[in-house]
Amino acid sequence: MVRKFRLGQSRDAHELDAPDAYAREGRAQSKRRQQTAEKLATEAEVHDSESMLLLPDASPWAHLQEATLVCRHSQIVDLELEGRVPLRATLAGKLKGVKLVVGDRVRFSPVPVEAADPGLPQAQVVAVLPRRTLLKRGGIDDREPWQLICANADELWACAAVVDPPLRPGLLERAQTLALAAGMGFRVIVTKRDRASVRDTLPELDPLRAQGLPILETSVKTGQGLDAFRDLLRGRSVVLVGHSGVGKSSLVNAVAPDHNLRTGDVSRYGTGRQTTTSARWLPAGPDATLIDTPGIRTLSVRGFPRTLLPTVFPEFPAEWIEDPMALDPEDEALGLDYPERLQSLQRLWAEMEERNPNQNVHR
Ligand SMILES: Nc1nc2c(ncn2[C@@H]2O[C@H](COP(=O)(O)OP(=O)(O)O)[C@@H](O)[C@H]2O)c(=O)[nH]1
Ligand SMILES: [Mg+2]
Repeated sequence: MVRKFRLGQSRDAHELDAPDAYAREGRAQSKRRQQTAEKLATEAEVHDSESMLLLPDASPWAHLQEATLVCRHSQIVDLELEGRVPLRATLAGKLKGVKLVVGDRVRFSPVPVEAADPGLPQAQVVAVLPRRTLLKRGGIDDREPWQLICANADELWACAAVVDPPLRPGLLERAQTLALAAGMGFRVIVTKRDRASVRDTLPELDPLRAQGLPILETSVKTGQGLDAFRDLLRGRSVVLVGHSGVGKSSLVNAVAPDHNLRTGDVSRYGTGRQTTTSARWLPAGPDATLIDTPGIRTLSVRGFPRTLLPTVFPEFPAEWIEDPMALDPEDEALGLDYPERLQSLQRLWAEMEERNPNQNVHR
């Protein structure tokens, strides 16, 4: 008897061994299954976090010129060549599905342009070079396993204002976690230092000082810390993160006035909500780049490994970090100087486990 298989119906393993197992199905049916299988395979690829971060082999293109990707539109990218020369490019078909991100080093081939219209792309990106660092955060919804922020940057500087908005170390711990995972250096930039008394030692930051994290106090009003900021920036590319309104754009303007960024969005638009989440590539001197992240309001650690936590919370014993949820931060017996640090640990620990269904579940 000829057996009919319906789509999605399971088979026994021995049936698959039979050479005519598929031949018995109607042709239309097997074609339909093939299409479904292909569709599933593509979706699996898109949704698998590791393959999302994989780049196609760039070695066949080693003879082509290199550039840095500084801005990504949907199908067009802006590149920067040696000497900060700008160039607009399209993406080669084979790069479809590859997540390019600001900071990526790419190779491009010149496109012969018939009408010499400088507004049209003059080149085509054909390859992406391996990334030295990759700053990413957990996706905010299940469709997106990761949100890539910037490739190949050297350091992440987390900005926190003394007031307006209030100093909330929670974001700093998240930023530190993302920097660690990305392989980037980390530094805290305190902004608006003029808004608090010089006698105020900012005790909120003591747990970070205690673990030896570098903290630079700045004010664009008084100029405090700006020379040091410039010195630390020299020869580096640095991503700035921080709540809206902490003064990131003001810092960029202070060290690289040419960009003339708009500041004070918060008071003007109430929520400070930005329409773009894309990072902005901002040359800050001949040998330095600041990357502003105007649209980044949250730093999710969803899907990151808990093995990062002992470095972020070095003051806690290993057993606490293994299972912090049983501990009560209010418990006097724990003798905590900063109970909110334990709360932070619990929050990050729980969030890391809240895996996005599309974040590689096999490990
Ligand atoms: N007093 C004082 N105000 C500052 C300082 N830096 C920024 N501001 C103000 O804080 C507001 C937000 O700054 P902005 O640079 O737009 O913050 P961003 O959202 O992080 O880019 C603006 O009104 C700035 O004038 C500072 O060092 N001192
Ligand atoms: Mg800004």
